[in-house]
Parts: sequence; C-alpha cells; structure tokens
Amino acid sequence: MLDVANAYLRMWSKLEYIDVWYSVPQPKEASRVSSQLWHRDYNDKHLLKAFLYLVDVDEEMGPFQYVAGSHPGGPYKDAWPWKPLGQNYPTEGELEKRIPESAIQTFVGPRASLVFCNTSGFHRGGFSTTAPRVLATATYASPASLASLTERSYDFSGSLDELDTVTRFAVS
Ligand SMILES: O=C(O)CCC(=O)C(=O)O
Repeated sequence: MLDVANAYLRMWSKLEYIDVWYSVPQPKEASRVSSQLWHRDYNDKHLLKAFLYLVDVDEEMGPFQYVAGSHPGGPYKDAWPWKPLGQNYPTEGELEKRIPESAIQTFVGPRASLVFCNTSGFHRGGFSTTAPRVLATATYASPASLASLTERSYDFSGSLDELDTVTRFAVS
C-alpha cells in the first residue's frame, strides 16, 4: 500500500493516519453529518486514502462515494476548489446542482474490497441505514502536510531499525 501511495503521490509519503471505523446504522430520515456530507479533505492538495471494507458493503450501508474528476487537475477542480484550511463542505444539496449525477461513483463491494482515493476531491460515506459498516483506513500525505496542516493519529512503537528506508520515513 505504501508503494501505491508513493507512486501516486510521486514522493516518499508519510503514513499520517490509521484507524478502524464502525459506522453505526441510523434511521433513514436522519440527517447526514460530518464526513457523511460531500467534502474535500483539508490535509493537502494531493493525498491518498485507503479504505478496506471489513464487511460486505451495499448501497444501504453507507458506501464510500466519490465525484470522479473533482481532484485537483480534474474537470470539477473549480467546484469549491481545494484551499488550505478552506471551506471544503458545500452547503447540503449544492453539489448535486453543479455536478452531473454520472460523475458520482459509489463503491459497494464485498468484504476485503480495497479502495484507494485522492480525497482532496469530493467524497462522502458512512451513512448506513441497515447494518454497521466496518472498515480500516489509512491516509498517506506529503511531509509538508504533516508539518503544517495535520497530525499523526498513532505512535509507532516498533523498532525503526528493522524497517526499510522508505517505510521508516513513512512512520517516523
Ligand atoms: O466514511 C467514509 O466512507 C468517508 C470517509 C471520509 O469522508 C474521509 O475519510 O474523509
């Protein structure tokens, strides 16, 4: 996964965040909150997130969704463009007025599906109305992001000496 991230970002990246999420099902009439709403991540102009589904995820379980072409450089880059610490959440309902439905990709899939995504483009997920959605996630970002806009979510407690140089750089 680190090799994929480094190839995509064209640099040695930092593993900034790792976690396992358990999305609690909500009533269908509940309002979406936080990352369940369309947004661009604040971390950096380019970053790569990985989402590993630990259960089968269908349409009702809050699949990850992405606006294809909303990454910097894409055809929808100018829709509420990414800015450092910018207003990255359009008002609810606005995005659908500006972006064709055909650009919205929905990632349903069986357990063990792995999605890589540049989340500086518009995305949302986690609004399950049936069963819990469980996934593991990792964020890879530039050293500049870690120095200025973001924080590590973990402490690496292993022996750095046992790691190859690129991995050592990612976790230290
Ligand atoms: O839970 C999801 O599928 C979306 C996650 C998300 O928006 C994020 O990691 O920034």
